[in-house]
Amino acid sequence: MKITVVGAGGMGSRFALALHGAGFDVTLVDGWQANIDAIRKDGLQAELNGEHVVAHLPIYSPQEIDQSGVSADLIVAFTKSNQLGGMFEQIRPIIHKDTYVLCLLNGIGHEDVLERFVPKDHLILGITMWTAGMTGPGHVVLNGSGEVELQNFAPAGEPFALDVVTAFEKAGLNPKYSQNVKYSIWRKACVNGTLNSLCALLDCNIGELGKTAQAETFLREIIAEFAAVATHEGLDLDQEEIYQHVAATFTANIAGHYPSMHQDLVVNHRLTEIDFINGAVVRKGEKYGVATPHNALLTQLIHAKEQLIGAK
Ligand code: NAD
Ligand code: AOT
Repeated sequence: MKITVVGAGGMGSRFALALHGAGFDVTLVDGWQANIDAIRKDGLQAELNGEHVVAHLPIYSPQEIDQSGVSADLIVAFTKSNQLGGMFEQIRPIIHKDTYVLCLLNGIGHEDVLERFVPKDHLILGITMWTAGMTGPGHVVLNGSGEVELQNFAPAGEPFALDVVTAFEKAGLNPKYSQNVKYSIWRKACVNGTLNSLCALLDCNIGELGKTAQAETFLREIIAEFAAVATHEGLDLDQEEIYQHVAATFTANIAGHYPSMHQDLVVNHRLTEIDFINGAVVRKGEKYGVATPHNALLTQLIHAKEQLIGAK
């Protein structure tokens, strides 16, 4: 299976390293020139659970893709949500009739974007509990462990989705074939709708958030709004299970992790994915007539902080 990882940031690098290590033919595509230059010069460098790892992987910018000769059986998307559509416009030349796209981005509604580029039965959706961080161009820090849940978006995609599960097993990525990927995506969105926005606003990591007296109330109120909106999409979110799932991260091996929204906003002064997480729930709440005051406030606070910081 020829795999192209599109978006060689923290997560794209993690998955590329794991798949390359398992013997797959892996190519990277990235839009950040300094990152491309660093990976070409010195390889992709990772601190993997304290061990220094270097992998020499081919990497192209979207502008080079047309001339690259790259052809992918599987494209693994790991851009930020706000980069996804623009990136796929540029990589159209490597998408052929047999190409499948796997999307493990955080947030809700990425299928609406990807359906413009691949048929529904070539689309695989999912979530991941692995984490990653970039410390500079070509450098990533990868700690702890995680899992992947994925499922074909349309029934005809099932055999290939099962092949992806097998490939990811070989790469040690702990994949699971989800029986209801929409539920998995909303459940993960509850993780990000609580931890990412709160840690970015409070400038703390997951473990520190968990030690505050307010954490439980924040989590429960935010999750309740996700659940109220999700019922209008035919999903019955188990709020107690999801609360326990999020709260378990406070003391897990990822307690020291700064969520990607913190990395974007606080550390790198970049625009965030808030409109695809809490903001998506607010928009859907407006559509269905469901009040989402906590998510609306979090969305606006993050946008205000983006402006104050001059995020780009
Ligand atoms: P990332 O920001 O590390 O990388 C995404 C893209 O942004 C890459 O193309 C990268 O080259 C570029 N980029 C990174 N830093 C940049 C900078 N300073 N200037 C210019 N460009 C830069 O994103 P990620 O953390 O790998 O996240 C990818 C997706 O996975 C997102 O949807 C995210 O929410 C999700 N996710 C992240 C984590 C995590 O722990 N980081 C965990 C689970 C899911
Ligand atoms: C995370 N983090 O998803 C992953 O940083 O965007 C992120 C992210 C798994 C469990 C808890 C947090």
